[in-house]
Amino acid sequence: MIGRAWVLLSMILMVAGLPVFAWAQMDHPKKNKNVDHSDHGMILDREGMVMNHNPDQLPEDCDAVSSDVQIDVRVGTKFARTGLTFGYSQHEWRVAPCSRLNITFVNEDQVRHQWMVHGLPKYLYPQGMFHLEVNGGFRKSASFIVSSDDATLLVHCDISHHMEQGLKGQIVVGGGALDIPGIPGLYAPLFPDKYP
Ligand SMILES: [Cu+2]
Repeated sequence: MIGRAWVLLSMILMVAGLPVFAWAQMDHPKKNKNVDHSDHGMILDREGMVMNHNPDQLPEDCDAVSSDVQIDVRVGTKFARTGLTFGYSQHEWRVAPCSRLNITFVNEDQVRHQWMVHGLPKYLYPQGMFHLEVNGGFRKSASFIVSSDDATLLVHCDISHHMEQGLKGQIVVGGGALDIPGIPGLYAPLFPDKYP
């Protein structure tokens, strides 16, 4: 009899406790840091997104901005090299150390594209990235400052298969470092496709 009452009591407690447990497992938007992008330097609107815009904070190893470089990048199928689907109007940009790059990214396609840079100093650019993303038919502008090191930075569109289909480039800072394989019009791919 006591055993049965105990089982019953346990069951009541379990059922009563479920909603509390479920609530504790839910995402609570106000507490969930992932919902708030303001600390990622991300500006988002219907035209696209800018991440880590930095027009004025100098890298530690730069005393001043050495030069202002205006870079207009167009993206679309019309810029594709033979055998590829997409292309940038240019796939390599050479800049001096400590330059400020003022990028205008113009999307001439109907699908979304990105101009995403990797390998920047992480203390200034979260994940070492600067990123413009533009919906079809729109344009976005933003700036960033490169450090004083000779470097070769990967630029690409991270949307599924767009890099493999032509949206890959490099920024060469100063004397540069290792060239990035597979940049359309510049370097052969590391693992070329084989058609026996
Ligand atoms: Cu793309």
